[in-house]
Amino acid sequence: MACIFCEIIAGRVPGKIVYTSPDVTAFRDINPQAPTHVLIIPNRHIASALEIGASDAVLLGRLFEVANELARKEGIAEEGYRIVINVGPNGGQTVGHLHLHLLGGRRMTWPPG
Ligand code: DGP
Repeated sequence: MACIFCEIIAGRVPGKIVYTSPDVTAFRDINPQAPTHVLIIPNRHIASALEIGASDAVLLGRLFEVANELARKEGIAEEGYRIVINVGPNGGQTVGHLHLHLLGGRRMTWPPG
């Protein structure tokens, strides 16, 4: 079955893309949960954080590097923000392609729902 995030990277499904590179893409969440809600994803299909290992260290660094860049660009870096990775059904993961949620622009609560 086609992966919706792979389709967005390929340009076959529209997305509000805010960052592109050979290894990482970022776009706005279709159902934003905060004034800033961006998804940062590896271009390579990785089903979930459960698949990450030591050989992915550079890619993980890149995902956070892009998240930092976008947090600054979105103007949320100083006030603070949240990075979320949902894993599996109980974690609330609904799309089977690894993604960081970058959420900001409002006060977050804890514990998460
Ligand atoms: P998660 O529940 O952690 O797997 O997050 C998946 C997110 O992806 C969810 O917040 C909604 C978003 N999403 C799902 N389909 C699309 C889509 O086609 N385009 C965009 N931009 N976001 C999507």
